[in-house]
Amino acid sequence: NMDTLRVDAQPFAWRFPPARTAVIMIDMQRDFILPGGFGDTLGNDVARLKPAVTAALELLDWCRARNMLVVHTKEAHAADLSDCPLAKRLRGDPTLRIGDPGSMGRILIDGEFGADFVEELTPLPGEVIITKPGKGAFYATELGEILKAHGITHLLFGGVTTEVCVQTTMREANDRGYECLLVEEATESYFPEFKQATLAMIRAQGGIVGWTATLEALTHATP
Ligand code: C5J
Repeated sequence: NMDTLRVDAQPFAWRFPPARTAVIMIDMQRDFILPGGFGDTLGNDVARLKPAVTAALELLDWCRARNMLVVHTKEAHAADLSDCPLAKRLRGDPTLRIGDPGSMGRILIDGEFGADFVEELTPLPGEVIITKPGKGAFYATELGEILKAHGITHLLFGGVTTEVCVQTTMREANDRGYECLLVEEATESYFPEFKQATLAMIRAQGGIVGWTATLEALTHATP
């Protein structure tokens, strides 16, 4: 059915049909959230991302209870690094580079412990998992086709980090015609000011990239 719900969102109310809405949970992997992973090797304080884990689980469970399509993405490369541009591997001055062996396995390599999802956010059977080589989840993946096959028109977003993979994916989705809403507590950045700036730029100019709302507002959506 095409019943819609109304969320008290910014910059104005967001209406969405749960039957045509998917939740996209971006890169809630040990490599970004726990010590010893990719985020840590780049010099970030990974503890800053922790608050998003609880909120992300609440968001997922709310969507699961409404039988919405659940998509988890992970940024991870093939073991032979064939899908990792040299420009990405050589960028910056990390303590370990993508593919190097770390305390949670090889950094950002698909199948390694560190590249997998944090325990709390383990996908349930039947949920979609997108492994992506880039920051955006549409680039070089099946995501677009999967959303089309499910008749999805609206997307809820959570995950890390706000201004990198979350914002990139939301912009990709917006350009593809999806109505996008980012759940504020379900996303975090290593840089609190970048999170706030991202929320502001998404909803500026009448929602130029999309909407944002609190988890409270979403879970109190009304017909
Ligand atoms: C980053 C991501 N920050 N998932 N990846 O490199 O946001």
